[in-house]
Amino acid sequence: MSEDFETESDITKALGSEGLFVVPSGVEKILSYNNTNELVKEIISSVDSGETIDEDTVSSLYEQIDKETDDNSEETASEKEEPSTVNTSSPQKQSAEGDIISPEQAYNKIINIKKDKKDARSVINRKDTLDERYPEIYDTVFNREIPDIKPRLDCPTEYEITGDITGRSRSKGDFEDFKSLFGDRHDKMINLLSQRTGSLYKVRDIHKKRHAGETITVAGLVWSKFVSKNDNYFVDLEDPRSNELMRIGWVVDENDRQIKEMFEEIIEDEVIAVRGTLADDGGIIWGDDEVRRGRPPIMFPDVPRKRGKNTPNTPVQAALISDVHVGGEDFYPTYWNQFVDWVRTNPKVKYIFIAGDLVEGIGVYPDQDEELDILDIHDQYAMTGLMFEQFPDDVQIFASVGNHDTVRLAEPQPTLDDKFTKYFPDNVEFVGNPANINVNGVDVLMYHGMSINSIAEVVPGLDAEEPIPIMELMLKKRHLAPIYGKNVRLAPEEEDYLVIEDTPDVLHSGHVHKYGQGEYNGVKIVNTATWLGQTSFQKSKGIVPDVGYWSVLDLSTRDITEKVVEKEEGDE
Ligand code: D5M
Ligand code: FE
Ligand code: ZN
Repeated sequence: MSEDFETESDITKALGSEGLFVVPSGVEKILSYNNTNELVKEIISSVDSGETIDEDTVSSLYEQIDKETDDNSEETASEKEEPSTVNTSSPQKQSAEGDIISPEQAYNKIINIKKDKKDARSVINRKDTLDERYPEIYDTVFNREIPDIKPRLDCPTEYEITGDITGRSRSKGDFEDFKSLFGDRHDKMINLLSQRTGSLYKVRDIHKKRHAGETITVAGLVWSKFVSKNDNYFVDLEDPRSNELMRIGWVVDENDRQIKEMFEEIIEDEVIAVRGTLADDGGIIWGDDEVRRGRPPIMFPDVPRKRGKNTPNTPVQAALISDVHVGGEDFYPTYWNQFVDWVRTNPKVKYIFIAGDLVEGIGVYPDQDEELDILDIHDQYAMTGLMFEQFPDDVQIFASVGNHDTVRLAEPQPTLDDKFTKYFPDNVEFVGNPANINVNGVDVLMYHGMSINSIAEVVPGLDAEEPIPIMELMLKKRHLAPIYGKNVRLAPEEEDYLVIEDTPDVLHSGHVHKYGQGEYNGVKIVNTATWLGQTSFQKSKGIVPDVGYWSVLDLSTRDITEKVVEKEEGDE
């Protein structure tokens, strides 16, 4: 909306559309006053004090100011032409004014104050009526005996969000931006790869700098891979900055398992390095001689082995969960209560990480509405917000987003809009997907996990039901979604935020609704399953979820422990 205040209709429209006053004669006056500041400040103060502005109030304000202006100036009629005269005509008034703000700033301020107040009212109204509208879940969660909160362990809450797309998205959705995205992926990954392989060539530099017969290491984006009729393996590597391609080939015999296995792990659009000999005509690099010399056929950037870092002396804990799916009829409030009670009664727990899919959402898959307890997306978040109020308010919560939340599906996903975060208590910090968060010196990388299914689809031997080996592969490839297409949509950002630039201490995902934990080169890996029972969509896909699981991360030792709720016969 333009707020230029240039014409009468600008103002009437702007104010009117926000449910504010519209007094035609007053609008004329705003335009003609050069001491609009005075007028709008009066209006602001009346809004600030909680009064609603009706036409009478505004009229009387106008009258009052009209009168003051008349007292101070004899040439009201000509003010419009010479706006500076009255502004400086009353030093007394000027000093009482404090900062001079423009009508536009004043207008924005009014709008914001009004909006905040309206929002606050609607949040309260919405939360206050959840009990009538959703009695079943409400009663189970809120009308029960809840254990007292035990005071938390004495250790300062220190955290920093070290990586998050939220507020930094520059995607315009152009095709050009995809070129920039893959160019950035290429450059970042080459940098990571060269730390492991030593000097390497980009595809565009090969012919400029090397001659036939030389053995070189080259890195590029996997354009395609294929097996020839004679069972030889080929990969075409691309340099997205120059659009040049280089073909790599391996002539292999039946028994060469290593090359076969590594070849299967290659995913299109990831960046890899290979070593081989540039053929006589320069058209291909042959890698098999190198393999016979005992070198690995393909090099991934990998994560270095983690060395010990500073960790807190006190055994502070973080609870890790994901996929709460509030609003879905298969959500288990009784299980959730067990988790809440565990947090309330465990003084060591000072952080909660949630790796996305806070709510079940609306219209996420066909006929989903038939399986919703809460059909309104605002109510889903309002209920979740109210549920989160049961956590101790000195427990710091980090909430990320997933494909069921109200954000763009394309990754990286910025976090929820204020429209939804307003339902949550102040101890919830909303982050995008993925997000890097450092708590008391420990780096946690949260990623919802949409690429897990896609990777399982293209790499033989991997299964989305067992997420840990897939998450290991992400670390090995230093990329959270080294695949384009399938379930993963990428936003054409200028930068690739899904490259794992810094090795985390913990990689935390969800999405596949299967619990798992493991470790890779010293990085703890965990997938924290879900709080939603099997939906008919999942049934049709043969997905049997793990419900009611969470992980406990001890920040002083970085050990991860699995927790699961007590279940009753007939559950799930
Ligand atoms: O994911 C819940 C489960 O459903 C998880 O195993 C992934 C799987 N899933 C999600 N979306 C799809 C599509 N489009 N195809 C196949 N499998 C899928 P959630 O994100 O909670 O719905
Ligand atoms: Fe989910
Ligand atoms: Zn999901």
